[in-house]
Amino acid sequence: MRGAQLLRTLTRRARQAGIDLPIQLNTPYFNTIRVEEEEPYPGDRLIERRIKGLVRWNAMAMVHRQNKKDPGIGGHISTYSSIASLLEVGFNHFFRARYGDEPGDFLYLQGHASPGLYARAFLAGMLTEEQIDNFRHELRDKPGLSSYPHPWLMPHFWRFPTVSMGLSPINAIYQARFMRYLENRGLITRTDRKIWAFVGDGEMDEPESMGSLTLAPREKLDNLIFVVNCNLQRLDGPVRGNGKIIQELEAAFRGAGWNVIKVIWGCDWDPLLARDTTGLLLKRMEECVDGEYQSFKVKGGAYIREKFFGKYPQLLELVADKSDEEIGRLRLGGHDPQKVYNAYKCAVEHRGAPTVILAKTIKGYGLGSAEARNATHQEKKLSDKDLALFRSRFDIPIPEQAAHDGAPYRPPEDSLEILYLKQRRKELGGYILHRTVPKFDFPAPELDYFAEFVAGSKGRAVSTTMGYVSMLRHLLKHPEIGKLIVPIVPDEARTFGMESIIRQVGIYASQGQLYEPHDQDMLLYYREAKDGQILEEGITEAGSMGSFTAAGTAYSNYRIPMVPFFTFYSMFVFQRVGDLIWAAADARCRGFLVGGTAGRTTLAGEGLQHLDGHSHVLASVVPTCTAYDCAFVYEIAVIVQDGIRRMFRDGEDCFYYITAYNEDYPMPEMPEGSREGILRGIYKFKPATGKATLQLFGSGPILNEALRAQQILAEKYKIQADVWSVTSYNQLRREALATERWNRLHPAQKEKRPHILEVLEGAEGPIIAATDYMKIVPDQVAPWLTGRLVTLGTDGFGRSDNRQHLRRHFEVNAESIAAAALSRLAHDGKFDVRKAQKALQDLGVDTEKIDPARA
Ligand SMILES: Cc1ncc(C[n+]2csc(CCOP(=O)(O)OP(=O)(O)O)c2C)c(N)n1
Ligand SMILES: [Mg+2]
Repeated sequence: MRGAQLLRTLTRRARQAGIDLPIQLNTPYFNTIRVEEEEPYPGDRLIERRIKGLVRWNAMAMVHRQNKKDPGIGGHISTYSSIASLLEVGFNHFFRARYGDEPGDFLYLQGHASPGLYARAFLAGMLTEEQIDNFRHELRDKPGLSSYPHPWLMPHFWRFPTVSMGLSPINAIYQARFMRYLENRGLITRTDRKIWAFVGDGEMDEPESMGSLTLAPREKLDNLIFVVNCNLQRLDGPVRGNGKIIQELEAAFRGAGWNVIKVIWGCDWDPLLARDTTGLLLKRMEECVDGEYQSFKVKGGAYIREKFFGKYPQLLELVADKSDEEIGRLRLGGHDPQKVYNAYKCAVEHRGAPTVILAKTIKGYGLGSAEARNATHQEKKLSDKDLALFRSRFDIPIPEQAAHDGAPYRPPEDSLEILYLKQRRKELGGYILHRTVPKFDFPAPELDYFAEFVAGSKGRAVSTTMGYVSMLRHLLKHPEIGKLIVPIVPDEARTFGMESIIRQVGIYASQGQLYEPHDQDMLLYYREAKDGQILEEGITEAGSMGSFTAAGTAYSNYRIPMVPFFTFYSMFVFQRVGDLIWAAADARCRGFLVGGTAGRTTLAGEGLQHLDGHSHVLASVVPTCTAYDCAFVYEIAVIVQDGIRRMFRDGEDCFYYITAYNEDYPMPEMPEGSREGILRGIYKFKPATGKATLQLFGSGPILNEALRAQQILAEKYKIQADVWSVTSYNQLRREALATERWNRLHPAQKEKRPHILEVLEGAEGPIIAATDYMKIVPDQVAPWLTGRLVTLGTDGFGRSDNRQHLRRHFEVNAESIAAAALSRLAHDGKFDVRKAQKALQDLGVDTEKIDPARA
């Protein structure tokens, strides 16, 4: 202690004196926990080894057998085989299924290790043999098992979708923070609950894996433990053939402020290290790169003796008493329960910072000829010889033929193994791999709670964004559900005029506000508080999605139905973090995504990288995302009210995407009887004064252009048109597809009509649909409007200009809408061609200008 302090002081003084000392973030290439500090293993090593062997067997057998039965069905055996000890120590001694009345630890598990997790659940009696038999056969009559952790597919088993590399680390970090958020706000009791994230070393190359590392120590998230399974390999080959991934990660995590525990060498190495008085063994350990370590494993004991120890004659003496086989079997840290147990113990006891355990393992451990080879990740089947070896190595008591077939094996219920496994789980609060959803009596507000938003703005020009923000403020004041609302914003609150919300509920800051904000004397000062309600994330859309997912799945994970509203710059979310959104859908996430500054022509001045004309296209691909493009504040009110009802009162697993714009105009009062239309996707907003021979569809602020076009057409060309607000082409399409499918499957029954056709009953003439999004958005309903639909949209890159010029450029202004209508009528022989040509000129439509889609 004293020595360390002296060294620190000396270094400081030396630096002060201008001496250029290297900054050291790495410790030597050995275990962080010294042998003398280790505690003895508390479990029965022998029986745990047997259980682990059984899990390994069943995991491998499940994949092997399925691929024999159904070649090409896939699955992985090497990832689990490397992580088995890391998980078994956790399941037997650490992972708690509850803390009193509170839910237990959260496990983010490497997706490719799922066969091992199914195998363990099978031994625990949580999955049947039939299910194991139907691994990757989900579409048969019998219950099957999904390839990877997917709550959407196995809602009673999986909780966290992890298999897209990198999402699990970032989601785990934001989950840990959200847990503290709920605790600090007094919504859940503080417990010792941990979030364990098991991730691959290759996976750490994903930007999402490392991108939020500094957040966790900054927030002192000692409820978070990362275990990086450092098997030195990814899919194609070594992770850092020419370097050492453990050392690289150590420096990065330590630099970010994490507690780093390296688990490199197993107990077999302890006596060797103890005898290494010259430090030569450590020197050799440090100079070898991962590519060499991999070769050592593949080539075996004699090779290790020659190439590793043989480099220095003194090292050869260290292993002189060992056979080649013994050298080949010198165990690594990540496969040694004693080392793993001690690392976990330190991690759960560590206070004030998150912990990362860097555990060195072998990919394909125990798989004979597949062990540590570059191709091991893709291995699905073992040879008969390898199967026989596996069976004898892990003592699986099944006949040889059954072994060759890869038969599952579960010892009798009263066997020592099963009794032990169950007893351990019982002591840790029960089985942990399962997901439940409690029943809530959720007081969803009725529409009258939103009366002021339904009433219109009484002539005052406001934007849908302003309307939405006041609605959010109003919801935050709701006596019952106000506290459950989680406003999330990535440094864009001012853009959306959310300062008043900051003042109202404060920004969550785990340490409170340690400084006096310079604007404290202002009404709307930057208020941070320990129980602040807003998650002001800083510029991280990915992190914000992490919070959104944590909040939107809290109904299951924490048994508290939090209602997230993630408000963002519409351009920067769907296209940047689409995969995180997809994972949120898989996780059965609920909540509202609100894309502000929406549209390719409504946000003025910003240009190509800001003007969003396609987030609705991207939103449309997510099956559980219901997307709305709103023109008026009352539309948002209706949608939010119904969304809260659907998701939180009725428990539907979906989420909403709503676009909000920054153009100010008077908000009309909600027309009577429009509620259902708003929700289903279309309603007539302004009928023609006479008999309409044309239909105009508009969405968002472009609805105003459609209204202006209606006027131009009536006044100048005596053509009457109805104007419709289309809030969701996506919903209309989904409904139409479902109806069409029903018709297809029921040829003997009377055909049903899709809603879009029902609504348009009696509405005559061509339809001109104009949107601030790409043409493909309205085109979603084209199949049901054959020959009638003309679409105007904002395909192409944005430009910096004002709305008037942008809309003219993209041909979505009123003049372009009117021109499109006249042109169409002329083509149909319903309007004089020459008059149409003249009209285009009069309307200022440049017929020879460049196509904005390619400009
Ligand atoms: C985003 C993403 N890209 C690619 C893949 C395909 N993939 C699956 S596993 C894998 C290699 C994983 O290596 P590592 O993280 O080291 O895990 P290991 O299996 O070695 O434990 C890859 C590239 C994926 N699942 N997700
Ligand atoms: Mg790996």
